[in-house]
Amino acid sequence: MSEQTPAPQRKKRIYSGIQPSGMLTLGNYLGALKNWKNMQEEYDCIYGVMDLHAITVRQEPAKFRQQIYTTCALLLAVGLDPQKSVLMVQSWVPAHAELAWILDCYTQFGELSRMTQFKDKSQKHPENINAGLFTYPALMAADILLYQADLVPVGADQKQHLEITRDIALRMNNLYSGLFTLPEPYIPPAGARVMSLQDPTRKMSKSDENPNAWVALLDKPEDIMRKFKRAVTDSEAKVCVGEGKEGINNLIGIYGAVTGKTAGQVEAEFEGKGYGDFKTAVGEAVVEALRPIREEYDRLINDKGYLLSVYREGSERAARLAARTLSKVQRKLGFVSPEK
Ligand code: ATP
Ligand code: LTN
Repeated sequence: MSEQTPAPQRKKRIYSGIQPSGMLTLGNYLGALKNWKNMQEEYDCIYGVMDLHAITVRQEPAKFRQQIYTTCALLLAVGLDPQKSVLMVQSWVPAHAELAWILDCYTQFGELSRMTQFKDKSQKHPENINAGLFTYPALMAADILLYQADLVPVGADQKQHLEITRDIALRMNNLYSGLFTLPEPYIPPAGARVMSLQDPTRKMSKSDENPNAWVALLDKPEDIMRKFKRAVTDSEAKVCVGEGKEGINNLIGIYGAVTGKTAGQVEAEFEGKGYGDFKTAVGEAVVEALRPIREEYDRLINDKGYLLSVYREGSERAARLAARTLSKVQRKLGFVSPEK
């Protein structure tokens, strides 16, 4: 081989996941799924349906099972392609739970106590502040580090979890050298934080009890229109980004993310127009963006055999990759393998 021949560059590895903890929202789509799709061409991507994470809040079994199917189908419906990306279900790859235990033992009580998601969810579910909710970030770190991921596309709400993942990886690399790739967050510029339509100071969340606060990817067009028409705004009646205008800022962000327009272009388009017109336009743009997803979903959800086969094959591929990291970690920590 001539010396000039450059070594083939390994594509960067991406890992990301979504919990099947309810109907996926417009926030999940704009903050995460849309980017997952775009990243498939350029990167080596692995995407997971994170069922183990979802039981950190109580799930009703029959409903939970349905949500897992729905989430699996929606990932395909938004355009993830099993020929290009590895699609997996977290609990089908036991290495996630195994590495999570090990990482638990290298994660400090103090650092877990600082996680804002833990604080938020403990407040929301004071009757069930379980140990899994507390150690959630160590399981998430395991998801990412198992695959030696370079990049993790997530919404802005997950940045803190990425930071703790890096801290754990760095700590273990210092102790045992060369265990893990240090992952970087990839947070999209548009749609990074879609806010609740009823309380625009809080993120749009599928576990919000008020259904008018969030738009589900499978909502009917008339429901989407109604939710946008009722969205909380302010009394200034001027479509522009500004302080104290969280509701309008959010609608401008949503409209921009689905149409590909910048905030400036959106402001110019609606200059001199009232909030009523603007809300209708945002609703219509969202309806159109979600229409093809809904149609594809309706087709897929009726073919469970196909869905299972896609995720079974993906999980088998993922398990082979995960096994390499797990056995390296076990060996470096001093565990004895039954093989020799
Ligand atoms: P829950 O609301 O039940 O806590 P969630 O929707 O926040 O769940 P996931 O389903 O795990 O949590 O989120 C999947 C992805 O969607 C993550 O990358 C997360 O950052 C992103 N995401 C969730 N909500 C929003 C939002 N409102 N805006 C932007 N991105 C979001
Ligand atoms: N915690 C994430 C979901 C999640 C995840 C992951 C994202 C679980 N494991 C690994 C990226 C990589 C959330 O709630 N959005």
